Amino acid sequence: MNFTKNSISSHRKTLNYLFYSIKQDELAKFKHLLKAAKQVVVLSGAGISAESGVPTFRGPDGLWRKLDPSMLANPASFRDDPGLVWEFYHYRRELVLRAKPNAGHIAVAEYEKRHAHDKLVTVITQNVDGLHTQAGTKNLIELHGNIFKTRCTKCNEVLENTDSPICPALAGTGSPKCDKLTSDIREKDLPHCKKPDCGGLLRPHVVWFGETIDFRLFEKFDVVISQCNVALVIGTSSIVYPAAAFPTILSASGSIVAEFNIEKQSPTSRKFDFYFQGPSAVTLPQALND
Ligand code: BJW
Ligand code: ZN
Repeated sequence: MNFTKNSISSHRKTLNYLFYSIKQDELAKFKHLLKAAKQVVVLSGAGISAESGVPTFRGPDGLWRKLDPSMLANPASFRDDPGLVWEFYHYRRELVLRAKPNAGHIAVAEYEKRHAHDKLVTVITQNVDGLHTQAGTKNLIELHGNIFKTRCTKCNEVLENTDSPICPALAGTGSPKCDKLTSDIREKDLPHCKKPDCGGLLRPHVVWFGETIDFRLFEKFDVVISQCNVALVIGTSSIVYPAAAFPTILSASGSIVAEFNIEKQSPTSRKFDFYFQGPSAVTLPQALND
């Protein structure tokens, strides 16, 4: 057999996955509780999209040109160098446009569909990649917005936009390997509002650090969280608020909380009811098939 570097790495990945079969006794207990649940909340973070090839924020591939996301995903950086921030988002838009939902996204979507008649399943995602929707999830709250929506900085109009590239000036830019920490793209060449009486600079319709989450969503959370019986917390480092507080709030309001993460649970980390270690594309299909 002729092994290339890629095929060896893919075989190794498959072998690794075989070791991630989750503990059957814990799984059986979880499934028993899930079966009885009337309202289920899925809180997802970047880890659920890792197996779709979308880098996480705080993992080994999380840096873009040596910058961590907090240095790009904030309004001050956009004011200082909108071209650089747009290059970062252009890179991610193009990457996500080629990505497909993985078995984890699909397991969540199929669970919601199968239980449309007997459970209310609500997916709250911190991800902006739209992969839950692509997988078929219907009842979805995108807490941090969506990378394929733009918002006008002048008139606030929000529009869907999947253009590739979003404007000619961004074509061929945004490589994470390049060392440049400033952009040569002039503001006038970035995407602008097409309304004749506006023409404002467009920005990605996402929530940056220091910006508030849409208040209307908070009213929704209150209801969803207070009525939840079982919550699945998937692939999040639980560093960024307000999402980082949700598992504790869910647990305090009586919900069973099960975490799904590729990392081993550290002895000092908070403990909820279940912790399933492994890639969520492997663990979720096992946990959600009934
Ligand atoms: C796998 C896996 C596999 C890998 N399978 N698992 C209270 C206390 C302290 C601070 C604050 C607070 N309230 C507000 C703040 C300030 C700030 C904040 O939280 N700062 C912290 C850093 C301390 N929060 C805000 O500013 C928020 N606004 C707000 O609350 O407004 C009101 C307010 C304002 C100001 C002051 C007080 C109140 C807004 C936060 C917006 C975050 N935006 C970003 C960018 C979005 C757009 C974009 O994508 O570009 O959202 S930052 C980035 O982090 C992104 C993510 O959604 C978010 C969370 O990351 P996530 O999903 O957890 O990813 P990672 O990479 O961290 O973790 C991946 C996990 O997956 C790891 O655990 C891996 O092990 C695991 N994994 N592969 C399963 N295959
Ligand atoms: Zn406008």
